[in-house]
Amino acid sequence: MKAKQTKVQMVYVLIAMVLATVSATSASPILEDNFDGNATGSPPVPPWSDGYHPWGGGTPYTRAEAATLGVTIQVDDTIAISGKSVHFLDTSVGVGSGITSSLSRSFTPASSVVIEYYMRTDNSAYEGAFLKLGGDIGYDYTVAFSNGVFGGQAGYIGVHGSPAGWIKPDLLPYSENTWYYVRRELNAVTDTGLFYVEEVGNPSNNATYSIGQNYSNSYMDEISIHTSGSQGADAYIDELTVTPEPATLSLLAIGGLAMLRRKK
Ligand SMILES: [Ca+2]
Ligand SMILES: [Ca+2]
Ligand SMILES: [Ca+2]
Repeated sequence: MKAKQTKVQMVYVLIAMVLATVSATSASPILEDNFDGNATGSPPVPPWSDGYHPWGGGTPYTRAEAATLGVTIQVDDTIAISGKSVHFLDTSVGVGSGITSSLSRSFTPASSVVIEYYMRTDNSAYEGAFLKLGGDIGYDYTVAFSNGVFGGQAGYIGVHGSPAGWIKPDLLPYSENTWYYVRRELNAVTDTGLFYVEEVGNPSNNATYSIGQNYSNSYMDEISIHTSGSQGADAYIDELTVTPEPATLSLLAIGGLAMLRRKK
């Protein structure tokens, strides 16, 4: 009886080891973009898609119309983590008169993802830009710079969700003209995850915030970076990576270890 139990335990240990190995070796990015391969002065090429529409909806503006109204999404080669970055400039402000701009694309659906990117703002009078993860139901929480007008804390990077609003308005204080590394972990099966933000070149200025999903997605498959309609933005994004985490396998491994512990 005892020998049989030991055998069962060994099987669980082996399963857990195999699954842990699979988890460790299968994490190659499903999306990786440093934006360096794009023409300077234009939006990133497809599958990225740029859009511009009036605050609160209505007929979309063309790229050229938006530009004449002070709203552009353009690859920039002067300010970047490396090579080139994407510059969101949105000088349209005011409820009813502002414009929302967005840059979106889809990626291979994954039930658990880690998204990493770098962002900065060169004008803290503005709000934005917001980087959202989308899934089968809706958008997840995002992080953005806040000038305080829109409800976040002025001079802070905060966690924002719609319609939830600023749910963590004071995640980390920020400075203009400074890059910040952002890491968002999200498991859409267990609805858990965290935000991590760190100032580039000053790692002691960092913050972690644990939070699940804004919507009950079962998987994530889209990224959208947008500026606020009523507020402006002067922000840069670079070195964007989405890496899937094998959630189901990890859970199986944890389950196997839990069963092993119960057997003891
Ligand atoms: Ca780059
Ligand atoms: Ca879920
Ligand atoms: Ca705007």
